[in-house]
This record gives sequence, C-alpha cells and structure tokens, in this order.
Amino acid sequence: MAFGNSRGANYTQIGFQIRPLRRDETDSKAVAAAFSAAGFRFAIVASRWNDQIVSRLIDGAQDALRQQDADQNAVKLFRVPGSFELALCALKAAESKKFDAVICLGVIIRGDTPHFEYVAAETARGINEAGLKTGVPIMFGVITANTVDQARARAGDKQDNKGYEAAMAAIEVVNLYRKEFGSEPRAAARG
Ligand code: DLZ
Repeated sequence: MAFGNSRGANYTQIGFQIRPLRRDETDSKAVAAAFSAAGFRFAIVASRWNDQIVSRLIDGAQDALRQQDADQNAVKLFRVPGSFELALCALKAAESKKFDAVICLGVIIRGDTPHFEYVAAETARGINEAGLKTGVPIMFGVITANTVDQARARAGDKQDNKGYEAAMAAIEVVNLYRKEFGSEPRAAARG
C-alpha cells in the first residue's frame, strides 16, 4: 500500500515493512495493480481451536481481500479442527487447481506440555511443504503465542491482524508471480 509523508515522499508498506517506493513503483496505478486481488481466487483454511481469535483472523483476511477488490465468490472458506490439520487441507485446496493462493489461519497457544512445540513446528513445516510441492502460494497466518493475551494482540485491526497481513501477502505474491513469471501459480502447478 503506498502513502506519502510530510515531505511528499512516497513510501510503501509491504506487510509490516515500510520502505521508500522505487521509481517504477511511484506510479499509483502500478502500485494499485500490484496489490489488486481482482481476477484471483483465494482459499482461506482456518482452524477451530481458539475459535474466538481465529474468527478475528478470518475477518481480517476477508477485509483485506474485499479492500483490495477481490471478486465476489472468489474467496472460499474451509474450517478444520486444529492447526495441525491446516497443512493437509491447504495441500488439497492447492492441488484442486481452483485457487491462486491459500491463506492458512490458526492460533496455537503454549500450554504446560511440549504439545505446543509439535503442533507449531509440524503446522509450519506442513504448510511450507504444501506450497513447495504444488507451486501454489500458501500463506502462514498462524499465531504462535505464549498466552491468550499475546494471541489476541495479533488479531486486532488491519496491520495488527495476522489474517489481514497473510491475505495482503497472498495478494502481493500472486501479482508478483503473474508479472514476473508470466503465468498464474495455479497454472504452474498443473505440470
Ligand atoms: C491438541 C491441540 C492443542 C493442545 N493445542 C492447540 C492449539 O493451541 N491450537 C490449535 O490450533 N490446535 C491445538 N490442538 C489441536 C491440534 O491442532 C489437532 O487438531 C489435534 O491434535 C488433532 O490432530
């Protein structure tokens, strides 16, 4: 997203990173096109564990997609029991060739047992593997936190919402891949 400062310079926010716009990015039409969700199809895969917080991540992701002009009916939501189940559902969504990107959302909160480490590590590994295997971008919108309060703080509004952040990242990469590599990720996965 591009914006100006008091001296009139243009900056862009990519996720949480803010940097000056490159010359080729200063045309506002080009910036808007690079962050347009129009014409792309997205799957959101969300877990039901810690549902109150996950629901806020879903809202954040849907807000971002709407704000960036995703087409009506271009976003499909899948629910799975826990974060451990995100990767396989994301893989199946990616393999279906119906989506340009998959956005995984979950909340894993550290308990008193080592379970957290297993669930968090395997969730991250599985999601990464599903993306690499299919060539479809799969976003990691999973909060891993020590406490419920920490998790809630990452499920706030806009940039403070990991679902919003993951959806913006999805929009950025589908545009990047289409522009730089000529074909949509969905098509690349067919081979
Ligand atoms: C079992 C479990 C635990 C202890 N904690 C979480 C959690 O904090 N967040 C989450 O999304 N899921 C948790 N789960 C459930 C696992 O992800 C998974 O659904 C079950 O182990 C069944 O495979």
